[in-house]
Amino acid sequence: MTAVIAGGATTELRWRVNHVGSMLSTRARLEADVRTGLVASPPTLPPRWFYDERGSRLFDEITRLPEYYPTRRETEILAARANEIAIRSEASTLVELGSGTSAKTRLLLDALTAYAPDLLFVPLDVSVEVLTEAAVEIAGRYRDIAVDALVADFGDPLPPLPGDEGRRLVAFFGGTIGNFQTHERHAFLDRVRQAMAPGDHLLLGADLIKDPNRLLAAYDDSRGVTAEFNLNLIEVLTRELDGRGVRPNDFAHVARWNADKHRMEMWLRARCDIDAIFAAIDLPWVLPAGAEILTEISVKFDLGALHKELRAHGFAVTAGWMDRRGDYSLSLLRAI
Ligand code: AVJ
Repeated sequence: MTAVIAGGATTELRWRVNHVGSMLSTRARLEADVRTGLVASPPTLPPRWFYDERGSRLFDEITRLPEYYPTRRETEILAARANEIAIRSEASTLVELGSGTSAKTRLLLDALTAYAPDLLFVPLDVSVEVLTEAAVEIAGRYRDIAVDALVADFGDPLPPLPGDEGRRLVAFFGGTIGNFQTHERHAFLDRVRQAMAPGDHLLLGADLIKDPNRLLAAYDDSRGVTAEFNLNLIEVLTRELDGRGVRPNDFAHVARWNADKHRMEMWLRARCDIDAIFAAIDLPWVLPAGAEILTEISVKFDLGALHKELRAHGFAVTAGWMDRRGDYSLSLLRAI
């Protein structure tokens, strides 16, 4: 199902925002996630619920923290390689999964439009507000670009991708591939590859394994912004589901390196006994002091192993770049 929900089509602005796929409401999805997640062991909530307006603002602040290196490293690599990416991909369409409104997108658009001035830009995001803002901004700044924004969750089946087969570039930035568990990541890569045609390219950012002390600092910064970001999840739950008897301050932020699974984990630990209810869905929530909820995993990769995995999913590795310190990677992959 497709529904155009906003658009501007004068000679100067060419953009539209489309609803695609499932129309399951955000609320219904949150309810389902809470009902299954809170009784799982360990209790787990998917990271997508971090990103309400305040959470998105806090994440933005995280990307500028001295301890949080991934965003700066990715920007460094992209600034050095954007032209090469444009030449190698010959892209006439840029699809960005989980787009937001980043500076990285503009680096790439600058390079791509030097070769394809009438580029088609397809940002895909869960937030209509974020997409509309980005569409208006980009269409205003790049006068020959057409923007065909898609409201969708990159964790769901992907809609058919617009653009010329073989000349699409699908970008997935930020190291968000690390938010998936192994089996989820395999399913995601299959879905992405299925949505692409041979000759299309995938541009994938991935954070790399490093000294756990640097990782711990990046996920538990000295100013406590990451802690606030994590605790904001309780704020979102109580607001959306009318939570009574629970407040963000009842929890503590915990960041942990899981060496076996080479991943960072964020947990929320109950600082007292919780005896609450989500009144909107009539769901009680009882948790003893000290109990923990897993709110995010962020897998760190070995670049060789990641490339091997990508080959097994139908991609050829065109290039794999790292920043000067070897902290972070950006890979260009061709669908075969
Ligand atoms: C946006 C998912 C890439 O995993 O590093 C930042 C989110 N969590 N600090 C990450 C995040 C805590 C971020 N991603």
